[in-house]
Amino acid sequence: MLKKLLKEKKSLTFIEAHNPLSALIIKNTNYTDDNGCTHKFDGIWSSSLTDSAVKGIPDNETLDINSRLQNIHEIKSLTKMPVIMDADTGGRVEHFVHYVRKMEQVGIDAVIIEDKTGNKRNSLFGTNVKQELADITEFSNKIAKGKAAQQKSRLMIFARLESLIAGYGMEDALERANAYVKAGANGIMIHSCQNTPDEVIDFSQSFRKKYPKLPLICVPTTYSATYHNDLSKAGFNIIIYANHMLRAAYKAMEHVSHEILKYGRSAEVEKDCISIKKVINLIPYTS
Ligand code: SPV
Ligand code: MG
Repeated sequence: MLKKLLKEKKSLTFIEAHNPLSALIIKNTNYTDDNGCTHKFDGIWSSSLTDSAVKGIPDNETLDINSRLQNIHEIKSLTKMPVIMDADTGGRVEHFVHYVRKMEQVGIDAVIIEDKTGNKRNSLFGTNVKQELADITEFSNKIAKGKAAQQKSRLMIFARLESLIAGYGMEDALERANAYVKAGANGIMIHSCQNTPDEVIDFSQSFRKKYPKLPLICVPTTYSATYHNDLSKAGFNIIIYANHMLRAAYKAMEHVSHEILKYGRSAEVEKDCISIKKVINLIPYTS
């Protein structure tokens, strides 16, 4: 499904879902522009950050993979949208090969693993915390072993480069991209925590000279002023809004809970909540 979509469209828009209800909202969301063209999300990002945050756990691989897969399984039972799983570092290579089988069973379309090692910290910390990169040969081996463990051809394994996050620079990112593609990665995600897209666009320009067609992915969290169309023109095939459903929901919850205490009733926040009827209608087979 994801492979087919990548062939049909120049670039896809993915957004994070941290539970089945947020996935249902994504599935039902559409926007028709002034030219009558309707826009929908192409797929769902299962984020380590938001899955962990929902459980009150730091984004450092504490949340076990089975809980992550169970969440995706529940999401998958409600929507046929493609799911890309953020599987952090993929764990130890001996474990990753088993995870790949489980991912296939759950019907995940793609998994992204990042080339970090040690205590994995969220990338948006940038160089404010210690971010250690994996040895290139070892990480390439993890990709190769993961690809070899697949029983069906559908699952794509994308390699995520953390060179720009950890301050290792562009040369390092390009060297790693080459090694990971050679090892069998089905695509590359380049991550950045700058507030402009300049470095990911620079990366894309160099990468595209060698790999004109290979899927290239970015996550414009910190360079949020950049339009999807500009990233698409710069060569990105999948653009991921990695945490916005969670951030939106919890901002609303903070506000509503505060206002109920403030007013001593809930009438003032009715306008800020979806109706019970809408909740009921969102859930399939309720009637
Ligand atoms: C996530 O959503 O968990 C990611 C993207 O890995 S980031 O938070 O930017 O590292
Ligand atoms: Mg993550």
